[in-house]
Amino acid sequence: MDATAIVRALLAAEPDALAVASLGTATSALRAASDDGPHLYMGGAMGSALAVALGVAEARPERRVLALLGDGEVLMGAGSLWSLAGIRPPNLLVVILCDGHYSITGGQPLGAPGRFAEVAAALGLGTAVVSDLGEIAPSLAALPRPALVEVHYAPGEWPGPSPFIDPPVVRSRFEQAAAEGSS
Ligand SMILES: Cc1ncc(C[n+]2csc(CCOP(=O)(O)OP(=O)(O)O)c2C)c(N)n1
Ligand SMILES: [Mg+2]
Repeated sequence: MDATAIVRALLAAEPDALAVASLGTATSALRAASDDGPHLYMGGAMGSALAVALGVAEARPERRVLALLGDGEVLMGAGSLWSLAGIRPPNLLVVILCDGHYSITGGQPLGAPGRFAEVAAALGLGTAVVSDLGEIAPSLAALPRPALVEVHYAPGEWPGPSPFIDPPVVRSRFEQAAAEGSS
């Protein structure tokens, strides 16, 4: 299973979600899986994606929000897990792409245990750990929100699209997508 296939399965399960993707594989795979959809790609702002997703979930409570994060990203912004546990947005799903590495910067090992679901469970959140494509849809269907899902996959070929896209373009496309359905 590769990252693009994982994100395709996530989007199939959450077709109307507003997605926030961290830098690295998360952005490239979301671009590939959504045919470059109007999602919020965080560019180089490592460690910020979950905090941003919490803001999107608060601003658009009637929409489902998907935070798609790399494992290195989550280590850098780990305090946001406690914000997640404190705010508990009922419309937010956090998915962590766990490849055990900082892949985009040359494949350095994470260097610390990537045990995010255990931390989230200790904080009172719904969690799942999956390593098979077929487990994704049933896991998402079974989880209350907010929830955090670790998806484990082996680092491999990079998803095609670049993770670096023009922030003002990302912003205007996402604002339009987020405004759909609002009065
Ligand atoms: C504050 C900060 N430190 C370091 C970097 C450099 N950097 C960019 S991506 C990345 C690794 C991301 O790892 P992960 O979130 O696991 O994504 P992956 O590349 O494995 O998909 C690093 C260290 C950065 N952009 N910002
Ligand atoms: Mg990684």
